[in-house]
Amino acid sequence: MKTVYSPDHRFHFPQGELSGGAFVRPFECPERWQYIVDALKGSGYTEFLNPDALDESYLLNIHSAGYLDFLKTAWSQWQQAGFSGDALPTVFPARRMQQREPVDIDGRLGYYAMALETAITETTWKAVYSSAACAQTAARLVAEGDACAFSLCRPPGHHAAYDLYGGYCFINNAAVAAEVLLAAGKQRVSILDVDFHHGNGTQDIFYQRNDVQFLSLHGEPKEAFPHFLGYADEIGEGAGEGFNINYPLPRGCPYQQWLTALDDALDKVNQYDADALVISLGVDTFEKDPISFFKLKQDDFYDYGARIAQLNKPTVFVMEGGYAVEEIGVNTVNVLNGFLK
Ligand code: Q9C
Ligand code: ZN
Repeated sequence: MKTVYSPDHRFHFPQGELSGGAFVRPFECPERWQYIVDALKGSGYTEFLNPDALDESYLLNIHSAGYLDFLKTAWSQWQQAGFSGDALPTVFPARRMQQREPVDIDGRLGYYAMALETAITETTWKAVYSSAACAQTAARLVAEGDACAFSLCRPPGHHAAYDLYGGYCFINNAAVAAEVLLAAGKQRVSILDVDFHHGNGTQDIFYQRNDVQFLSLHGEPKEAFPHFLGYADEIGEGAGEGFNINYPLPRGCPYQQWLTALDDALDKVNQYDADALVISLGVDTFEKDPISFFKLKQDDFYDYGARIAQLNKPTVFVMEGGYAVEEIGVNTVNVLNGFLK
């Protein structure tokens, strides 16, 4: 399995994350990437490549033009407004307020944000671009015949919706991978999201479509971020009805219970007869994850990797979350090793 990665990931590292009323060092930090690379190399992986230039037409299939313009210009507009810290929103178009894009940067930030822990820095776009480019190249490898590929995306992507950023995400990398596979002639793509958090962005992007099936196992919304999406009764709409499948799971969820949901999701992928698979691979389901509440152990990651392989589909793994930094490499590589066994 080839790994697609970029050193440009390091260009996104805000000074702080608002958490518990304090600015803390961001959980989504650059060492996450290094621990994963080290674990891959330590486990015998030898094929690493940098991404091709991103074809931005893929982005326009999944994000609004206004949103992409915002991501590219937010920092310079913030700086021109006289601000020097990282860019953060302070005001949101909440219930019974107008959903019109303002011109002022404070207004634009709130208009496009779904959460405010995620700061934008001077070089954030450079990292975001490289992360999406990794997903594009990994999907191209699989479209061209590789059985599988690993896109070591940083920053992650699954909270990024059609026109919303947040939850550490800006461009939806898994959606980029799905678009590349479809453009290469795949008819039906399943995106299976095993990150602890609901993939609200991916759900949003494909909610009315039947060429991409979305399945997500996650902490139930009443208890877990992103809180406002991810219920089981969200099944898709219009042509997409029946192609969105959520598995909200309770606090303390042990592997056996998580696996019952995974097995059901794998059956649904088979029933859909997907001809390619994208895995939104977050390992924040780990028992020691500092911001999550499932109880998966290191060996469980290997076990479920092997189960995913039984689908026997061309598969693109796209890195999402995982914040137990010292164990993120082992847990991630365990999934890939289980898949390849
Ligand atoms: N107290 C991903 O895993 N904040 N994003 C949670 C918990 C945001 C997670 C706060 C978590 C975002 C890609
Ligand atoms: Zn997550």
